[in-house]
Amino acid sequence: MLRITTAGESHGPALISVLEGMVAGLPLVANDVDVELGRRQQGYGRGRRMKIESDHVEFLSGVRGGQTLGSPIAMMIQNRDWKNWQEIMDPAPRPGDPERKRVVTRPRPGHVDLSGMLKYDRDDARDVLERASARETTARVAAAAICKRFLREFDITLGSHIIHLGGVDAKRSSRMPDDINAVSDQSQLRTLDPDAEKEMIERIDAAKADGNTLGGIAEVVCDGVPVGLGSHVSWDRKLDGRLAAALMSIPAVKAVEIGLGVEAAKRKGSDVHDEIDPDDSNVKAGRVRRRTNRAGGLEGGITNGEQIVLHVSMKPISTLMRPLGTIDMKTREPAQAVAERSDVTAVPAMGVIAEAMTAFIVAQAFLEKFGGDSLAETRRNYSSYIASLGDRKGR
Ligand code: EPS
Repeated sequence: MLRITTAGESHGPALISVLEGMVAGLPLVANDVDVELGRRQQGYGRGRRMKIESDHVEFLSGVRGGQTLGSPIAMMIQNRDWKNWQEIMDPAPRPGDPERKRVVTRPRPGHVDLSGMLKYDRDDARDVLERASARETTARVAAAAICKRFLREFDITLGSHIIHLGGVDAKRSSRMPDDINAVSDQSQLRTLDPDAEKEMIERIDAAKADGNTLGGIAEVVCDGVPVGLGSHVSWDRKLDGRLAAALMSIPAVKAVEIGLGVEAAKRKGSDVHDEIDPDDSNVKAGRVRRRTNRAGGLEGGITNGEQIVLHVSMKPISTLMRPLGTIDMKTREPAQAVAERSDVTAVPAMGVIAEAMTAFIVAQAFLEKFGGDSLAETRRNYSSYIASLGDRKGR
């Protein structure tokens, strides 16, 4: 089973990412990971922290001579900001400790601060928020970069772009670029609509001036997936459910849609389901093609060979510079929430993280179906399945 484990606090010394279950023999260099880490750091509307960090991965295990070994791949990404937080984040006990600096006792509405303080019995919400920080997603993107590298061996590619930010919809062009990221990564907001981008930037500037924050929606597209990943037989093997769970685990994500999503509930069946034609050239899909792709590539929890299309919605960040009302947990008196340094919006980064989580779940389902301890073995198993789809006669 392909698994990702992450560790690390936002202002601790480093983030740790462990990817377990990746095959041996996958060509891999640090730059494969760094490129994805760099993409996650982009985006207009981020705070000063992104000027401090310049994320770079160090392989601690599982890679030798530019190839994976099949053993757990442990990675470290240093937090450059750590040097400014050493005293505050020091793991050593400090007997006769004077007042700790930057204690947080005024939890932010919408943040995990308060529930975390109560559940973990902490007086300082920093003990909770340091781990809840979206900085953790760096480690996920690192592990998922290896999943993406693996999927590329099978011509499975992923892209993402922002379709909504702060009340502004991006217009869809009738023809999507073949390489979505080649275009979206050029945009400060990772959107394909330059007019919408201008308006979104104005909204971000206005929100910043107002001490406010903005949410938005990313579209993730996964291309080249064969029919047959996931399964209909048990609830926890359904790939739509697994994708939704993975995407909902991204900080501040509140909704996930597959294909038409919510819109499907409002239409008649004839305007929702995708009619099927024979197409001998489309072997990966079982020599058929759908006339439309409203299902977003998944039917009954199994990939159907069409593009996987996902929409991921993020609420506005809960750290407001013009803080909302809360209570001070020390005095239980009404107070204004803490106003920690943060971003006005992180929706462009969320799109990259959503792409990463999708890559991980697709790679996991791919390895479940095709198995193999080495890339060559997985490739043999995969080729034999594709050949059987190609050979399939009418019966
Ligand atoms: C975050 C707050 C900000 C963001 C951070 C997530 O950091 P800081 O508190 O240091 O200003 O910049 O995101 C990252 C560091 C990152 O790498 O994405 C939060 O509270 O979630």
